[in-house]
Amino acid sequence: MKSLTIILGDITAVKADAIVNAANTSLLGGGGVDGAIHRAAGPELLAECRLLNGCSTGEAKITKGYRLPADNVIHTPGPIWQGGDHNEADLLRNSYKNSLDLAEIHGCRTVAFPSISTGVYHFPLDLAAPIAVQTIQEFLNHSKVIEEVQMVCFDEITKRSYEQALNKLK
Ligand code: AR6
Repeated sequence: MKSLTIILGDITAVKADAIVNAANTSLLGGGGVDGAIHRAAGPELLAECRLLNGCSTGEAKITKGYRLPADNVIHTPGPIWQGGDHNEADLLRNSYKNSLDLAEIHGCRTVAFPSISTGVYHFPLDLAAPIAVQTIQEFLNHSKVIEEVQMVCFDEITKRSYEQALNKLK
């Protein structure tokens, strides 16, 4: 039985076939969850990222997980919120969809996401959560590879928002 679950936690501690990193287009690290993932994975992750030549917003690239409990890291730069009329919703959808496509191509059965773009990039949580859960659920319904997706929320407010979005979908 395939599942989408919302949990409270630190994504760097999650053991999955792949965790997703809310990166920036340089793929060379940053603050927030990106900084936490690089710290936990160790310097080998940055060394591999340097070979990737960055990544466009909404696209995704994969590396190994190094010292993380996760086997792989899928890096996707989400959109920076600019008021909502700069294609932000489509770009956020692309980040989830392209990350899942890449996970599937690499045979990942379990995938964990952070709340992409709702931190430093200021995408409103009440708009981001429905986009995320809808995109993930649709993908899961059709995937022959991915069995389990976790949304790993770092705080209660974020968790509640994703739970509400998931309940509305059901
Ligand atoms: N585990 C899970 N979620 C976390 C963790 C963690 N260890 N740490 C933070 N979060 P953000 P963005 C949550 O700002 O908005 C970076 O500098 C956080 O509370 O990390 O996509 C990149 O390099 C929030 O709910 O990502 C980019 O420049 C969510 O992760 C930029 O930030 C996303 O917040 C990307 O901004």
